[in-house]
Amino acid sequence: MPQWMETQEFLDILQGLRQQARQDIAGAMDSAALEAVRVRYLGKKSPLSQLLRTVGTLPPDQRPRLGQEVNAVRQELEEELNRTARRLADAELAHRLQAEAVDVTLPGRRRRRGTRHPLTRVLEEIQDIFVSLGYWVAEGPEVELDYYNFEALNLPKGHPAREMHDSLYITEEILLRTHTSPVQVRTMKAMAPEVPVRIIAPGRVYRRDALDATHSPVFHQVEGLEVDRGTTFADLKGTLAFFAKRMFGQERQVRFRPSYFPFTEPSAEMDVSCLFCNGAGCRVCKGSGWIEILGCGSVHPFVLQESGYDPEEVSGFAFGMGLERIAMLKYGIDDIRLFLQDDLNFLRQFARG
Ligand code: 2NM
Repeated sequence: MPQWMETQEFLDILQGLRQQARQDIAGAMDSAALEAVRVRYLGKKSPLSQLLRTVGTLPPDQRPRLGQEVNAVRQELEEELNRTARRLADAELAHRLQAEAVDVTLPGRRRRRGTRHPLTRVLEEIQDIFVSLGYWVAEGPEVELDYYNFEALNLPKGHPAREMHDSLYITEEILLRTHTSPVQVRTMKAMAPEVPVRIIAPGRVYRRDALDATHSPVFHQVEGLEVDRGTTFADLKGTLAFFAKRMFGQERQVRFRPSYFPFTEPSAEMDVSCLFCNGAGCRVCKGSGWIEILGCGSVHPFVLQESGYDPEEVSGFAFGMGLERIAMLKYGIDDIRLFLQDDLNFLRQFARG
């Protein structure tokens, strides 16, 4: 075969590849497709590289020109690829900027502000009153030792008030606290015996009860404690009457009825004159004119002793109330389950104005 035919054939193949490559570059619809075209025509295994390798089989006097031809096509394609890549990248960016455009002039979406839970509101009111009297707020564990929950509070094993049926035991010696009194014991033990104690202990407590309108296996208590030289039952009455009037209104009357708790002696219940009928008698106070608010008493000498005090040197009083009960009275709530249900229509009613 005459050599000029091979040369012409070489040039025809080169032209064919050039045309095909330009067409494919023009047809690439995005950067990824263009990159595939680049690999296909300029990669190591591309037809152009293969063609370059055949230059050595051509007539020696033609080789330099034909080699230059291949390189010229290669360079032309590279430039075309780069131009097209820039064009596609510009178009893709413009498209993204349009698609992801944010109208910063639109009004924001307002998130509704939450409200305090009614139990939190009541607790904060109680805390403010006692803090104003010099009390500190003490907290402690909800998973408690039998010792702090019962034993140290003059409730030895076998005592009727600690029957298994209202405690939730985890092991023989560990339970979910049934009141916050163990916090008082822990605090007394942590304090030096010559320092007076004035604390309230709020928190969640647990009883083995079924949930109904008036019972819940989890509820909240606030207990209070004062221990000092010369503290008397008169201090108890004055402090709790002050609390009742600040909490329920200056016009309230209070009365103390004898009661029994293993950790106080003497013990009492405090009533306030009915918030709804002011003592006249109504459905809420069941005609009596009085509503029971809390239990209280002088701290039992055993408890003082067990907590590191000398009952001959100091004396104290303590009290305890259920937060749910106070909130139900104050806000006219008739079902304890409402405190647990996270119903926003219920909870929003307690937003402060
Ligand atoms: C109550 C009623 C009476 C009380 C006693 C103590 C402690 F730790 F000092 F002994 N804390 N809380 C107490 C006394 C609680 O709740 C109805």
